[in-house]
Amino acid sequence: MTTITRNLSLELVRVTEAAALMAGRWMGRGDKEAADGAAVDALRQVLDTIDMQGVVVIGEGQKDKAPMLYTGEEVGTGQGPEVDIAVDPVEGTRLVAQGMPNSIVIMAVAERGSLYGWQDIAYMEKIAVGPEAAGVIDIDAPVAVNLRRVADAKGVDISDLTVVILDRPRHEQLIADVREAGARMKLILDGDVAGGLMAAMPGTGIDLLMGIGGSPEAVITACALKCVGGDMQTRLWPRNDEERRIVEEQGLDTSKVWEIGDLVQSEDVFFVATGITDGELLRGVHYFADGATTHSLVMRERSGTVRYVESSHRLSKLREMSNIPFD
Ligand code: VTB
Repeated sequence: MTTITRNLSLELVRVTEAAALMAGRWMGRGDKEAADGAAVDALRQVLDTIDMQGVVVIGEGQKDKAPMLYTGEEVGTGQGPEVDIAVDPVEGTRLVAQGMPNSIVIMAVAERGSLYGWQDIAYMEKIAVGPEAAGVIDIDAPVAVNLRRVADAKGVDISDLTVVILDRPRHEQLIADVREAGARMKLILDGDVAGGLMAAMPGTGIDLLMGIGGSPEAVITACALKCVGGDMQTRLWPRNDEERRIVEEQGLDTSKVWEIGDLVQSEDVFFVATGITDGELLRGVHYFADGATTHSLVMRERSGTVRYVESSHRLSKLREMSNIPFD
């Protein structure tokens, strides 16, 4: 097996930048499929210029439903390290379509065979924090206990904490519990990978992510948190009888707590995100005459390096040198 010997992050950021440049044009235009399609096309093209033997483990879905970036698709030049790819060309398509904050392009790359590729159970329950509160969370403990422990670890009061939660009816009790405990809250329409990242990165004003969101998103969030030494616990959350049947058939344990290391079994993980719309974490794409700026976060677990990359792109030049219709 060819292992990863160098830092791929600065090459990977070109991939997410291209997708963001294309998706950003669809901000507020009410068409989430178009935003996603534009991002997928661009992302796929740049991905294939990178020297790696990549296999999509988490992508746009099954082969029969997704023309590109489907599970099992091989990407990269076919030379270089053998890696798993988890990618979400637009995390929060509704956020782009409605011009709301924190839609991002995300991609994680890790050693082959190390990323958990959830297929059958769509949701997981999650609690995620940054490095300061690593080791104190317990998904089995009451909300108030977790908030108390995180507040103590950060040397603040519970009333200083801000919890990010997907705004869903299924979170009614969680929201009531967080309010009862006295913490502040930020309800989001979509995008709990960005939520988990906000909890982990300094300067976002967010301390925890709590609630039930996508299982593939849990794996991608785990990659990001592994890079910065954050902490997350998750549990399978079967949403209907069909999924409960799968749980039974496969002998899955819904009380099992999946930690970061269970979702990502690699010591060499790369995580890259580029903002599409402005948010706490990253600025979105801003366009100007013949150009645009992008803002990205790139990190590598092995070296612990975290980079914020701000790029200025000349769209006419990019059009000349690539097949991507940068407009
Ligand atoms: C979740 C969340 C994602 O979509 O998958 C959500 O993890 C879907 O939730 O970040 P619902 O089925 O309750 O709408 C996102 O918010 C965006 O893909």
